[in-house]
Parts: sequence; C-alpha cells; structure tokens
Amino acid sequence: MNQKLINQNSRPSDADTRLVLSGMHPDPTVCRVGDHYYLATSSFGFFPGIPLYVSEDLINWRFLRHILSRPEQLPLAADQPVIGRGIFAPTLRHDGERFYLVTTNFLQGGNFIVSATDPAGEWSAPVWIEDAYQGGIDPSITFLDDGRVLYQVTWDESRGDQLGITQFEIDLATGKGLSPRQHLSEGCGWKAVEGPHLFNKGQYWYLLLAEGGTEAGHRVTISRSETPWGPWTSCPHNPILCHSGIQSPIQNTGHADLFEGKDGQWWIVFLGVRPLGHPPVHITGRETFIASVEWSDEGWPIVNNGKPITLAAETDADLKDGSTLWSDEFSSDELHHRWVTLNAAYRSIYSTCGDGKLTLHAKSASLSEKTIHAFVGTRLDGHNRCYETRLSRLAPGAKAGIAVFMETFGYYSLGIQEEDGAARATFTRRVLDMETTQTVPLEKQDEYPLRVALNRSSMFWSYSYAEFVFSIETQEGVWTEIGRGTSRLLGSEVIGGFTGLLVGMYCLRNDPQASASADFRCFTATSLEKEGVS
Ligand code: 6LW
Repeated sequence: MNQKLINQNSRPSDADTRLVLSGMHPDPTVCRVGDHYYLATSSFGFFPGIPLYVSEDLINWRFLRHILSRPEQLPLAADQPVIGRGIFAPTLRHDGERFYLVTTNFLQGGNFIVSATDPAGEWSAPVWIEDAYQGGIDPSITFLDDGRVLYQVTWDESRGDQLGITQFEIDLATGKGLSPRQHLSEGCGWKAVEGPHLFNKGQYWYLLLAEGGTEAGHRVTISRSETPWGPWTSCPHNPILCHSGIQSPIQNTGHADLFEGKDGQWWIVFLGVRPLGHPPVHITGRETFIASVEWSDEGWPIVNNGKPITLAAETDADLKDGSTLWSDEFSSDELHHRWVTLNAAYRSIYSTCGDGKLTLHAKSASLSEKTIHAFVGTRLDGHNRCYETRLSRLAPGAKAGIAVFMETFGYYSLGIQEEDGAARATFTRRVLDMETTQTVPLEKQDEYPLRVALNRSSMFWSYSYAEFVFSIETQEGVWTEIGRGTSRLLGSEVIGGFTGLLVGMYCLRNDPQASASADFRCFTATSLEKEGVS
C-alpha cells in the first residue's frame, strides 16, 4: 500500500477513499480505542473466523488475529454451504474497558457475544443470546452513558414480529434481554433492511442502515431521533451511499459503519465489489472500503463530499508489475493467517511442523461432495494474479493439487495422481450442476510444480472476462497448460452466496476408507504483467 498518509489535518478529498481490505472482507465494523482503529469483517464458513485488523492512520492495516480461532467458538456444519452459513455481519465495540463483538452464526446457534480486554489475545467463549431474544441477523450494540447497553438486530417476520430492526436492552455478560423487544425501524424505503448501527452525536441518535439487498441495489441510509428509541426522521439526501447506476469500478456499495477519527474527522467503512464484464460479475468477494464523511450544517453525514467513490490511488490489489506479493515456505508449525479451511477447524485437515512443507490429510474423494475437504485456501484479492505451489509427495491413493474454490458446486481444480509408476493430471470444472473433467497422462516426477494464473489478457472473447489458466511444469522445466476456465462462471452472481473465491491446495483420496495425504512445498502469489503470463 503506498505510504501517503490519509491527511489528518486538512479537509479530506477523493484521495481519502480507499480499498482497505481486498479479497473477501464484507460487512466491515470499526471501533476506535485511543489512537488505534480496530476493524473486523464477516467470514461465513471459513475457519478461523472474523479477521481483526488494527491501524493508526486508516491506511496501513495490520492483521492482529482471528477473533474466532477455537472450534468451540465457531461450530460449523460440514454439509452446509460455506457461502451462505457460518458468520454473518459482526459489530465491534469497546465500552472503555473491554472489547465486545456481536455476530450471527447463521443457522448454527444464531446470535452471540464474544469479548476480550486485549484484542490481540484470546477472545472469550460465545455468550449466546437467550432463546426468547434469539433470532435475526446483523446484531449491533450501543453503550449508554448510564451503563445500560442497547442491542439492535435485523428481525424477521418468522419470529412473528414486524420486519425491520428491533431493539432491546441486554446484559452482555449473560446474553439475557433486560427489556421488552421494541420494533425500531423498517428502514427508509428500500428492501432488505439490515446492518443496523445506532450511535449518538450531539442532540441526536443516528440509526445507520444497509438497504436494497447486498447486490447491485445495495445502499446505506441514515435516520435520526432525539431518543434512542425513535421516532425517526430520514436523512433528506438518503441514500447517503449508493452506486446503483453510477459509473464506477466499485459497485454494490453498502453495509457500513460510521466512526469518528482521533482528530474529530468522521469516516465510513463499507463493503463494495470490483466486478468484471457485462453484466458485472465479481470474483474477489465483497471487499472493505473507506471514505471520508463531512457533516452538513443540518447535522446530516455527507460521504466523500457527496461524490461517487473512486479509487484515487492504484490499489496494490491491482498492481501489474509481476512482483511477488508473498511466498509461504511453510517454515512455521502454525499456518499463516492468510490460510483458511472450510467448515472445519484447521487441525483436522492439515499438519505442518515448520520443516518447509504442508501436509494435507484427505477427507473426501471429490471437492463436489458436501463434506469436509482437505482444502486450505487464501482469498483471491486481485484480477491479475499467478499462484504457484510444488506438490512434493503423494501417498498411494491420494490425488492432490491446486484449486480455485467458491463452493462444492463452484470450483476449478488441477489434480495429480500416481499409479503403477505413471502419473496423470485431471482438470475439473464444476459450475452448479455441470461438472467436466479432462485427464492427461504425465511422466512421473519427483515433484509437480503447479500454477494457476488469472489474467485479463487470456480472455474469453472480451477483455474483461478473465480466465483461470492451470499448468504444470514438466521435468524439462516447460510450463504446460492442462486446462482453463472463464472466471465469470465462478463469480458470486453465478454461484451465489456471500463469499469470494479462494485459491489453494487440496488432497483427495480414491478409497474413502484409506488414509491418504500429500505434501506441498511453498506457495507463491505474484501479480501478473498485464500482457499475459510472463
Ligand atoms: C449481512 C447483511 C448483508 O449479514 O449481507 O450486505 C449479509 N449485507 O447485512 C451477509 O454478508
């Protein structure tokens, strides 16, 4: 990220709109404690869950830890879709002594609270909201000066109450409701009212909402009242952020959190996508952006001086200089935080003991099975990327390789298996209910260097339909393409859900009873030259 600081002492400008977290980082929430800003995002069926970042200048964000890092904090069901279960939108707040995070484990327990005094340390076990008050998504909390805590949640009619936002007083230590639930708002006129955040500024209580649904119509609205219980007056220039119908590389902007900076300047973090093609399809998930906020004389927030969000500075997510973004030598007995597993805690899937290799223990025979997979992936965070790994050992009966994965019904994979002294490579494309495989015989090799490249140049009749190209390096050092597939068919608009693509390593087994494993040596990510694979 270029080093230009967000100018803290002059009027913010376009230059102060940024892509903060690239790759899937939706539903951002921020709280400031002293000079530090803490940012967390939702994580669905990824384990570990809820990445937490810290910054002092709102430009440079350092990964601190995953808040949900223990299996008991994040029960996930192996047969459930990663893209639509697990952890939905969180809210992060600090009461002057302790950090609190409230969120939803969708259809696996519902809403719960975790907390910590030291954000970098272990966070507590979940405190589940008591049954009578359980339900809905996007919980949020507001600390009142008298020590009481208000809890807002997107309530659904299945609970027999009015659709919209509901509020009640809560005991964060027990998850118990301390006041009757009260309907708060049904929004400012658009569908799918969600992502509530209530805060006080001056004489007003402001209720920030996401509306329109987390697709092209997504938007942020705000209303205010002289009490935290309403009645509410909508902001006359709602939506305060919406890119529907706006010419911008960023679309679907919505689900936001508003906060005051240490110098009194206000900011908004929000989700958005960087789609490709027409109609737009996004593959890097909903990402986290930031923009400056001014307050009008009438006391209403104005995002980015009322102008559409543009990415002033070329974000490193799209650097096209062939530079190596990172390289993982698996030299630690802990996996780097960039890696996640799906619907299952880490340790049951891989083992690494810091001797320069990662061992995956097969759990399934195909990535299309609705079960736990020995798959370890990292978020795709740009449109010009090349990922390489070296498959250094294949146990008998194992087939392993590199994959681009959204869901069990949305992935491309290149796998190697060896039998009777020979080897073969299988390229699989699974898109919804269609699955194709191409198998080519190979020379048996001591090691199989595997590569997947995504480049807008290797296109499918139009510039902006980037393709994934899968290759193997032969013993003679020649990279040989085995298969390719358009990125479009793996986009969220095609596969569905709330996540983004992962790129990673996997190991499968032919015989469900047999134990099979594979070793991978190093994994490297490079940003590609625009002019195709170098
Ligand atoms: C999240 C809701 C939303 O809980 O999508 O875009 C849901 N907004 O607020 C999942 O991210």
